[in-house]
Amino acid sequence: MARLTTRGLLSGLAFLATTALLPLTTTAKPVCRDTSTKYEAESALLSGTEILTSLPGFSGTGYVGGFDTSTDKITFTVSSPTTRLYDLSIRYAGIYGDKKTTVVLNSGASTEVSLPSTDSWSTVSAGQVLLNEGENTLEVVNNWGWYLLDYILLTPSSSRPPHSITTSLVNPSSSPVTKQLYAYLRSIYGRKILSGQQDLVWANYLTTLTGKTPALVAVDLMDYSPSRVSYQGNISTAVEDAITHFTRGGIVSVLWHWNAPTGLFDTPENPWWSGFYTRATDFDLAATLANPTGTNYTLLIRDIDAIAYQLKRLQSAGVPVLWRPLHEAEGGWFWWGAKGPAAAKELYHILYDRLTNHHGLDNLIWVWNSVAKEWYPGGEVVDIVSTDVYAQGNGPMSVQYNELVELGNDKKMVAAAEVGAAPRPDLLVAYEAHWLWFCVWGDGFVNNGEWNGEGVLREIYNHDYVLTLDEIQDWKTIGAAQL
Ligand SMILES: [Ca+2]
Repeated sequence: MARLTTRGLLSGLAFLATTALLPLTTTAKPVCRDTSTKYEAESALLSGTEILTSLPGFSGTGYVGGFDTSTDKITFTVSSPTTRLYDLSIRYAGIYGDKKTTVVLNSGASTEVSLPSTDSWSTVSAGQVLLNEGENTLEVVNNWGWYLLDYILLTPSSSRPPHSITTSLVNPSSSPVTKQLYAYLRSIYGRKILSGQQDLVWANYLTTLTGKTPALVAVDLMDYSPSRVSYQGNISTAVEDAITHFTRGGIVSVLWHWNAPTGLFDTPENPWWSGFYTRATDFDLAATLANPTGTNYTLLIRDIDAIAYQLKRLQSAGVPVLWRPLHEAEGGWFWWGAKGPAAAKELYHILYDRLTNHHGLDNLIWVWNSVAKEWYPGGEVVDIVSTDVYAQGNGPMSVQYNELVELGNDKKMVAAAEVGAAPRPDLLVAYEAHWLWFCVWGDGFVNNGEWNGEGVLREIYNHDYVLTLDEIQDWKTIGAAQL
């Protein structure tokens, strides 16, 4: 949804040079609709960074580099005639390779922005920022560092066009209750967000803390992985927990930290129970897939069948599942993403085929969980697109939201399947970041004030925009009425 236009640039609008040394009232002019305002980096307040001029093609009188320690930053003071949303773009040069920067608005919510490797100057969308009336600060903070920054550009955002979400699930044999859930989700998409929490125990923690219970509970099939069962026996209660939440009227999501089928190092540094990490196993997905008659391929299918057994227990209990396998594949830190997108996508298709066609699981709504286009397994096997975001500040995560809208052509609903910090509903509305649900990770996040203050959680869980368990009790009826 990059709405960056060059129209504003070409039409000769006044570019504002701001400096923290000058009161902004002397330089800021009213920003009209459909106009862009440019703020030169070299005119902003520099902390640990420096003005440079050796790379040609910059705008203004120079650019800023020297991002080499974590606190290095540029502070732009920007102004808006009213409180409103702007598209932010950054002109930079990534001549030292792929980098990231962090943008912090008014010392609050931070957004991570990728700055892909470039030969020279390039402009990248940095999402949207909600400016207050009057002065605001935008800090561009080091993060990975070693990039060059020419200017930032702010353009008043257009309203988001209506969504065009697909009416049917990818599995034509989906069960009635699964279709009802999907129809219900479509009915709230863009209007409300489902509150969600990883693990039943932490959902119940929130009930005590906020007086409200999450609408959605996510459980992890990790401990059903055969290589874990071989060490510890069958200790998981994930399926029982999911049924408990469903029985009280809730919605269930399931992920799977798939402990590698074999090849666990099981060393003090990488014990057997960390076997879903790339670093903890020599299980080679690409080599396994290349040899369908090999032992490792057989073990791969054995594991899928073991998980199918658990998903069938949910099917038998009438539970539709927001099923999120192979999560965070694009990160590469889990073995299913370690061999690149082709292998990960092939495994996803194998999973889809095995669970849908061989096992006849008709209760799964397929949730993909990476943002990058080259990792996307295809619209014919994905119902909902999602990502995991770990950024403090309780922000709206609008960059990732817009990327996912684009990934799914706005035909797939978009979910924040794992977050460190629950988003503030007022910001979600202002940014039109229509996440279908958010789901906060458990220990260390939901109960950690650095990520989620108790007051913030109470505010979120009692907000009109946020659906909690008591407010979704009719989801089957509402869904059925849509069909
Ligand atoms: Ca410049």
